[in-house]
Amino acid sequence: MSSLPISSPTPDPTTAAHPVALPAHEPEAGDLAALAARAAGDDLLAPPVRLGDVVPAPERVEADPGATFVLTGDTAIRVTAHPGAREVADHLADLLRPATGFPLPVADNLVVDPAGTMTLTLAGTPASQAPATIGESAALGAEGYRLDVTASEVRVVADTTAGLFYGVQTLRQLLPAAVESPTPVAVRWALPGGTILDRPRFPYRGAMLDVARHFFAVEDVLRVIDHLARYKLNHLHLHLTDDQGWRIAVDSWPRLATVGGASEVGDGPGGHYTKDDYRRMVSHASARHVTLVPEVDLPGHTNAALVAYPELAADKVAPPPYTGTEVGFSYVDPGDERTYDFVADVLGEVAALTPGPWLHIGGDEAFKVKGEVYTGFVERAQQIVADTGKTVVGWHQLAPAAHFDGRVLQWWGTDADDPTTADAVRRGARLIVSPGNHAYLDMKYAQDTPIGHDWAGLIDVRRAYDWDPGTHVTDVPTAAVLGVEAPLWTESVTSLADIEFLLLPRLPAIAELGWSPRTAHDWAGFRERLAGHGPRWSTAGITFHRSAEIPWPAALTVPRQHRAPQNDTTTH
Ligand code: TNX
Repeated sequence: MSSLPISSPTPDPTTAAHPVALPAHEPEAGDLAALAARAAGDDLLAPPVRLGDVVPAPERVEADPGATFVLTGDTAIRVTAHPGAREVADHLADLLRPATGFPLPVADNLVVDPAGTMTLTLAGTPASQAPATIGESAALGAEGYRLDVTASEVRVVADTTAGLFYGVQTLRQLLPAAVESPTPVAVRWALPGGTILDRPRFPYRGAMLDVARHFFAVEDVLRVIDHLARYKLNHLHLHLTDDQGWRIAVDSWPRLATVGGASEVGDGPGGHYTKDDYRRMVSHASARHVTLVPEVDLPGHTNAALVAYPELAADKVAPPPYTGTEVGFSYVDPGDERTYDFVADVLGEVAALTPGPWLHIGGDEAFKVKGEVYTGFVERAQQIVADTGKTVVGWHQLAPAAHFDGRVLQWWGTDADDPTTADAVRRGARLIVSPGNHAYLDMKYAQDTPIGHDWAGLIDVRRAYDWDPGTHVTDVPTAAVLGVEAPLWTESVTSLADIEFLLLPRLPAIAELGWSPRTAHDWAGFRERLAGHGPRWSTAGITFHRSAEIPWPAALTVPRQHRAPQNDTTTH
C-alpha cells in the first residue's frame, strides 16, 4: 500500500456540534464540565486537537470535520475477549480516568450497544493466520491500527494487541491536553472525527538509557518506558555495564553487582538492579509493548567487572574503581578461557531474564584489544549469544568480525561514509542507526545547554529530525535497516529531570523518523504538531527543554510538580 500524504484540515466549527449525553448517575466533575460546556453553547466548538495533530505523524489521516465524539460519564470501553486486548483496554481506562473523573467501565465482550462507547477490536492473530475480517485490517501488519471517530463512537481495530496499543496512544493525543492531569479537570473531552490508518515504517524504534555511568532507580526507568510508549517506540536498550558500574545481579558471579555496582561517575553510591527489579522493568515494558534490550559491554568498558573479579584482568590485579569519564582503557582478558566462562554465565543469566529476542554485547572502544584478537573475541561472543537462544546486537565496531546469522549492528558514527559497516551489511548484517550527530540525546542542544556532551556536535530539535534512517549510511539499502535508536549516555546526567530534559523534545523527533512514512517528513509540520505536546508534558509534570525552535502555545504554564535540572534551564 502506498502511503498518502498527511492531511489535517481545520475542522469547520459550525458543523462540529453533537449532543452531549446526559449522565445516568450522580454527576461527577467531568459530567459537570460537559453540562456546563453545553449550557454555554460551546458544543459548536471544534475539538482543540485536529485529527492530524499526532506525533509520530500517522500514515493516513482523513478528517471528518462534521463529526466530534465527546467522552462523558456514560462512556464505556468495549474490547474483544482476549487477555492482551483486555490489558490495552484497561490501559486506556487508566489513562483517561484520572483527568476525566469518569468511571469508564471496561467490558470484554462486543455485544453491548455501541452508541457512546470506545471499542477496541482485535481483528485477527498472526499466529492463526486467520483471514482479516474487517476492512483494511489485512494490511495493518504487526503494529498497525485503524482508528475511526464518529459522533457516536470511537473504534480502534488492529490485528495485534500492539496495534491496539498504538491506536490508544493516538487516541490519547487527540484528547485535550488536560487529559494528562493527575486529578479531574473540567473541560469538554472532545475527539475530532474521521479515520486514521497507521503503521510503522521500521520494526525497531528505540532509545537507550545508560544506567552504568549514573545509576537510576527502577521507577525512573519505568517512567522512561512510559515516555517511549507515548511516541510508539518499542525498544528500550539498557546499557547495564561499564567502567563506572555493573548494574545487574548475576548469581554465578555475585560480586559483579555488589562490588562492581558500588560506584558511578563522581562521588555517588551507584547501585544495581536485583533480578526482581529487572523483572519489574520487563513487565512494565511488555505491558507497553516495549522490548528490553540488555547490553553487557564487552570486551572493553569493563573496569567495574575487573574490580569485582581481578582474575578477568590480563594482569590479574584488581584496578581501583573508576569514577571518571574517559573511555577505552579497560578490557577482560581475551587470552584466558575463564573470560569465556564469565561471558557465557553472564549472558546466560541475562538472557534467561529477558523475554525479548535481543542481547547486546557492546564491542565499542575496546582500544586495548586489537585486530584478530578483537575479532576472535567477538566471534566467540556472537556464538555464546546464539547458544542462549538470542540474536546478537553490537555496536558497529563488530563489523570486521565474521558474519553471524541474524546479527545486528548499531551504527553510531558521525561520518555516514563507512565502508566497513557497509561491507558487514553486504555479508548479511542488519543495522540499527544511531548517528552520533543526529540521534545522540546526550549531545547538548546548544552551546549553553548546562548538561551533555558536544563531541558529535550540537543537536537541536531540527538536527534530531532532519535526516533519514533509511538512506543515511552510504551503500546500506533501506531494506537492511531494522530501525533507529536514540542513545542517552549519562556521564553528565544525574536525575530523572536531567533525563527528561535531554529526551524531550528530541525523542519524539526520532520516534517520527522510526514510525512515519518518509512522505510525511516535514519539519514545518512537525514543529507545529510537537508544540501541542508542551502543555501535555507540563500538565503531567514532565520536564522538557523549551526549545525556541518550537512554537509552544503562549499559555504554557510552569507545572506544579516541576522538576528542573539543578541549574534550572528548562526555560531556555
Ligand atoms: C561514546 S557511543 C561511547 C560511550 C560514551 C559516549 C558519550 C559508544 C558506543 N560509546 O561510551 O558514553 O560516547 O557520548
